[in-house]
Amino acid sequence: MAKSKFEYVRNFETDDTCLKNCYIVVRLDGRNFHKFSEQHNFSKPNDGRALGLMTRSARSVMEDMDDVIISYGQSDEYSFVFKRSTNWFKRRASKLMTHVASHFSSSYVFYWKDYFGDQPLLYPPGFDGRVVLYPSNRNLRDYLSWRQADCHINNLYNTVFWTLVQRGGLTTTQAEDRLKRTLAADKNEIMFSEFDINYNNEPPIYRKGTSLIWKKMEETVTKHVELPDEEEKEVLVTRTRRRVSACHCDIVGDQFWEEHPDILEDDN
Ligand code: DGT
Ligand code: MG
Ligand code: MG
Ligand code: MG
Ligand code: MG
Repeated sequence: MAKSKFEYVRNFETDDTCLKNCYIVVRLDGRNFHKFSEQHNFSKPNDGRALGLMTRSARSVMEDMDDVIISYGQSDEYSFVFKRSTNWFKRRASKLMTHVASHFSSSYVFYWKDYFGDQPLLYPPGFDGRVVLYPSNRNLRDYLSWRQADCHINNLYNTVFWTLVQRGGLTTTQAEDRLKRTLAADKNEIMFSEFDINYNNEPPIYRKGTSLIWKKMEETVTKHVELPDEEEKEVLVTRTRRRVSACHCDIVGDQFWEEHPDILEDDN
């Protein structure tokens, strides 16, 4: 077909192909969730329904884009790591990021009722996205460690803060003052000595966030087979399936990576 005289405008598109060999990380973050969480009565400091819905949406992204090898989420954010050899959408950053962001956002709305029941969704939530490339396994692990450390720091602060308010009867300003210049050890001590809370016994989903990885599972299903001149038969068929599986474990240390050697590809 002859090209129209308008065809040249295509050349105004910029090339945003991600560098080869790098892990492509897409991180999403809820837009103005400070307000969103207030308006939808999220419990403080952590709302199990909200976290469940985030993870349900992330699972849906992974099931749709199976080149995502691991996802990590906490608070109103989720990071999706594409395998370094992915050729999905020719590695175009904008395509990858917008597909992840739109699929995640629509899933968040689609599954809202499963987590919040009759409580209505008051307005359409949005998520921003960014793409970051990591050239080595060390860099990628440090990225994920950074997000998990962020989860820990915020959750420790929020847990002691809301304990002081909800159980200690302090105002939010008083609790803020009380926590000024305190270190992690001081916060643990306040919870332990004044409220009998051992922070390490708080649910791991709050302390560690959620990692989603692929697990191979043996699945046995019954299949109907029709053989010529024979009656229909039912046979058991076992096959290996990849399923998304969630854990709330430490991903900073080596143990997790040693237990799941398939997640990362070799550096060379
Ligand atoms: P942004 O990302 O710049 O558009 O602004 P925000 O407000 O989303 O800020 P961000 O992402 O730094 O902080 C996340 C907010 O979401 C923070 O205000 C706390 C809130 N949030 C997230 N998860 C929970 C939860 O489980 N319970 C409650 N109460 N709030 C939560
Ligand atoms: Mg922010
Ligand atoms: Mg946010
Ligand atoms: Mg955030
Ligand atoms: Mg199209």
